[in-house]
Amino acid sequence: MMTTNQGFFLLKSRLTKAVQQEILAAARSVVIQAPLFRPTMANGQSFNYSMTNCGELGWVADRHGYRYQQVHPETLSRFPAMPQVIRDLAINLAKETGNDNFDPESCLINLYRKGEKLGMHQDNTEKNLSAPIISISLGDSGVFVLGGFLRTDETKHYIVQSGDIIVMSGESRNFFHSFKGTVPNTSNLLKDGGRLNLTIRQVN
Ligand code: MD3
Ligand code: FE
Repeated sequence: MMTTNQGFFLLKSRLTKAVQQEILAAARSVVIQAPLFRPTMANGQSFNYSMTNCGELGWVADRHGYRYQQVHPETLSRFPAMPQVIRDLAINLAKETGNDNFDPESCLINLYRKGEKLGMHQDNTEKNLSAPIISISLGDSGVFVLGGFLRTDETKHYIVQSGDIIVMSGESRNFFHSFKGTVPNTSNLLKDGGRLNLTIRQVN
C-alpha cells in the first residue's frame, strides 16, 4: 500500500477482476436509470467528460454553479440508490484507512473517453470537508495528479489502473488534484474502452 503522512492512500490492485466486474455491472445499472450527462458550467464551458450519480445526493454543475441535489438534472428523477456492493466497499475502505463512521451519501460516476480529462481543482462543494473521499478506478489506466493546498504547490503524478483505489483523508482531502487522461487500450474491462471513476463521498 502506498501511503503518505497526509492521509493519501493509493491501494494498487485492491480489487479482484471479479469484484471489478461486479462493480461495473452495478454502475451500468445506475447509468440505465440515470443517464450520463455532460454539464455546462457558469462560464458556458462544457465539461470534458460525462458523469452521473447514485446515492441520496448527486454532484451536478450548471450555470448556477456546483452543488449536490437529489435529482438527475435532465430526467428530474431521484438518483438511484447506491448499490450495496459499492456502499459496503466504501465503508470498508474508509475503515481500513483509519476513517470510522464514514457515511456514503453520494457516488459520482465519471466516464473518461479517449482524450477526456479533468483540470486542477479542489473538492469543496461538500459541507463536510473532513470526511474521506474514496475513488474506484475501472477500465483503462490513466494519469492522476496530486498537488497540495495551493494551486502552485508541486505535484506528483500517479498511474491509476483498473482495480486501484485512492483514499483521500486527513490533509490530502483538501489538496488540489487533476486527471490528465486515459492511456487507451490498457484494459478490456469496459467493452467500449475508456475509464470509469467512482467517487464516494459523505456530503454532510
Ligand atoms: C485528491 N475525480 O470528481 S478521483 C472529482 O479521476 C475528481 O475522476 C478524479 O477529482 C477522477 O472531483 C479523481 C480521486 C480524487 C478525488 C478527490 C480528491 C482525488 C482527490 C480530493 C482531494 C485530493
Ligand atoms: Fe476532485
